[in-house]
Amino acid sequence: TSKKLNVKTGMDTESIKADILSHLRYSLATDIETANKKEFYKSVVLSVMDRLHDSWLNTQKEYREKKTKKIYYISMEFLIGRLLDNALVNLNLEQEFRDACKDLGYDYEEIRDIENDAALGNGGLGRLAACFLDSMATLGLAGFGYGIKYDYGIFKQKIHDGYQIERPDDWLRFGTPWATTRPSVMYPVRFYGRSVPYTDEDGHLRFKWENTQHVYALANDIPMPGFRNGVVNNLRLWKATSPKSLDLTSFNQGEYINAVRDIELHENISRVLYPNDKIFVGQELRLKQEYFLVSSTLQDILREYKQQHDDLRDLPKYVAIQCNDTHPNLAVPDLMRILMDEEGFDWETSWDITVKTLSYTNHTVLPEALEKWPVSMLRNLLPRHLQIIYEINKRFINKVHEHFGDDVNRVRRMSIISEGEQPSVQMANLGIVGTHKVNGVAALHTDLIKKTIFRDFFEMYPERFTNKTNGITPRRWLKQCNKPLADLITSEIGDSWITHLSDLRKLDDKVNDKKFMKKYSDIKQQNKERLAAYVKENYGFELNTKAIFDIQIKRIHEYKRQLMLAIYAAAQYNYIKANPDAPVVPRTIIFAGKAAPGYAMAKMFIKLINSISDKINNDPDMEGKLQCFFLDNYSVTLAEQLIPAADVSEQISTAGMEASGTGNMKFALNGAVTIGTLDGANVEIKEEVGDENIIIFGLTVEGVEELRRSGYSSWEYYNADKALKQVIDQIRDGFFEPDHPSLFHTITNSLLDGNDYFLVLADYPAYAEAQKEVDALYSKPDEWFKVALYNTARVGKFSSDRTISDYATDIWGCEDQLNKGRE
Ligand code: 26W
Repeated sequence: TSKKLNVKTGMDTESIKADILSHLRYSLATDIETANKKEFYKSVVLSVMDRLHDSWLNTQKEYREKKTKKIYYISMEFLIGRLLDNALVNLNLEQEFRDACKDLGYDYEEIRDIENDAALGNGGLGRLAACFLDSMATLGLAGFGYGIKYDYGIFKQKIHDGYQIERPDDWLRFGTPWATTRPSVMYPVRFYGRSVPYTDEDGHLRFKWENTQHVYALANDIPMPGFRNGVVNNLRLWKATSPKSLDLTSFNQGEYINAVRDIELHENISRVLYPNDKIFVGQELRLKQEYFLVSSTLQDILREYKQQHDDLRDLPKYVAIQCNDTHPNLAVPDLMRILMDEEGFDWETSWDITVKTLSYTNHTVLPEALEKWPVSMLRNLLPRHLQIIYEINKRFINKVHEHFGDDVNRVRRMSIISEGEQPSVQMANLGIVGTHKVNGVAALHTDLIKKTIFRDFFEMYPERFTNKTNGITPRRWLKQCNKPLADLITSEIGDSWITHLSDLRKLDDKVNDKKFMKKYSDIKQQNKERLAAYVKENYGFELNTKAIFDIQIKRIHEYKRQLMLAIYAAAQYNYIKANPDAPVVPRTIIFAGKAAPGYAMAKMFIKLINSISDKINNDPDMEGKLQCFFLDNYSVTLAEQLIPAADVSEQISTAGMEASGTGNMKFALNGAVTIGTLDGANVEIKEEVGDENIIIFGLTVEGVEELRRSGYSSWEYYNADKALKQVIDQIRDGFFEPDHPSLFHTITNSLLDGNDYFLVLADYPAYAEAQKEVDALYSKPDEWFKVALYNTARVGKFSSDRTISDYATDIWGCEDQLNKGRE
């Protein structure tokens, strides 16, 4: 063509092709003839990066020039998954890159599949952080993620003989083209040492933290583009590195080797993500990681702040810092320390700045998940911080006395330091006392924390507590992962829904439009077939695409009750065996999820699911009627395959235990029907879609409380329900594992002798009834797809754009920035 190519920034296919070729040659020292797929993938990503860099720089420049208020989202986890599709969707360059790949002899899908998930998170909390970054950029907020660049993300799960095996997730083996290392952005992070008192020139008692050991935090930046708005924000991930280059002259041979070996020790801080979900394990390395993140991030925030402003007392005016759970809550004492010890402010001024700048999100009420760091560990690792925490606590306890009088029990409950055998710092209490806003993640959850774990605090500081119901980004979770549906919707109502998800309400009217409904249901079928092909290819299973696709995907946890669906699967098996000629609505049950490596019960659930699956899938009587599969190594990418293909979304936690859930929202948006308890955000999903369009069953939070109070006995439920009893007996007596008949006794014991803390048996009869409702509804396809469409049409509330707008307005004080200059 005669048109001039704009290799680095041109948005046309020819320019993009030229850029890919140029990266192959000049960045990777290869060429189109000899390059392998990985190299081609890398060149594609580098070409995408070229098209982000101007916006990335301009966005940051604009924030500086306009002195925009900055939002810092600090999180130990960012489960961002793959980035290529997302970047292309947001840049509106999907077709151009597709064509460029094709012209150069590659299939875009094949190239996209080269990318490893960035799986730097466990589950809901980490994925939420990733959705928030997308929404902050899309809304034009100056929102920055800060986290850790783990060498190893969440482990790779393999299944051997039905058991979970963990393997390291070496996602950086070939590097990642998305991250830019910034050698000039590096901060020392200090540990150990001691706090030394001295008197300053004004005669004030002050403290210095001395004799510390250092690790360096090195910035790695990943661009976070907004949806077609020219905004590119930043996710900064810190990598740990050793203090300074070695001064070789001063070493003899042995010291030299030791010194080089010490580099390893320093780098260990950012080595691996702790794979625990909702269980606090007080490992010192984890505490180091948390302080490493907080210290480097605060140094970065303050350096940036000082370049633009001169009075730190205005910090809360220009900076908001959100702590994702308590994991970053050392920000409270660390910001106090910086303001007092390094900036010379007095306590009151420092406290005022700290509280007004910080806020904290709670994601769980489970007591075993709450972080409590032993005082002894903090004294050793962070002596100055411990001293500050004691002072915060002393002043706070005085306030408690002022507020409640002499109520020793209350003081004991509210104290940041819990005394006892092993005194420890309650990080949640520290977060409530040291920030201006604490939020829960769904209406029910926020009510619960006010009434239960944080009740005393709510009575003292009612205005601090606020709800921010979670959300998901419609870009990844509809536009990207379900292109056929996204295109259908856009052709009917335009594309405003991509950034204004509530516009999907316009689809409500389509329920009576036969043509539309046919297309809508065809897309579901097409997605099921696509999933079947994927499962066939990657797992070797043959899915029955005529069956109900009934999916439960999430971390494996007792409270999430995968066991209840497993029991249902076994009960269906028994029913079909006993009634070979009875008609059944075919079902394909799919599980996926990881168990924490130390969580024996959860791992046993995986084995049980696999044993039940084997029984079902190897029995010819089940053919065309029932299937059950456990797909290994659940990930963001696998979720993107499964969710668009789901008919039924399993959201069946014991009421009161799932803070919100976000998978529930992704399924509903993609037209799956929820079978669920009144827990977490299910409650709000029901409000939005209407009672007729969701299948709710089981005990409510109050019902759970009442049943436990009045004396629950799981034996009664066991004896009362024949089908349930049969399955439990089979599990107990080795029916599913004849070679090892007592294998599942830990499970049956916890249900019977252990009195079934999660109330699986209590809810089972209602659950089985609800599943019958599912069957009945599915047998009337017209009805079914109406319900499905109402789900798609009515869950606009659960866009993370809405969630972020709410944070911006009620917590961060930057509502004036929302959508500014874009619409
Ligand atoms: C210290 C160990 C640890 C690690 C992770 C404790 C707790 C966590 C997270 C808070 C667990 C988590 O991911 N919670 C989930 O957060 C989601 C986002 O708000 C909610 O939707 C889920 O209901 C909640 O379980």
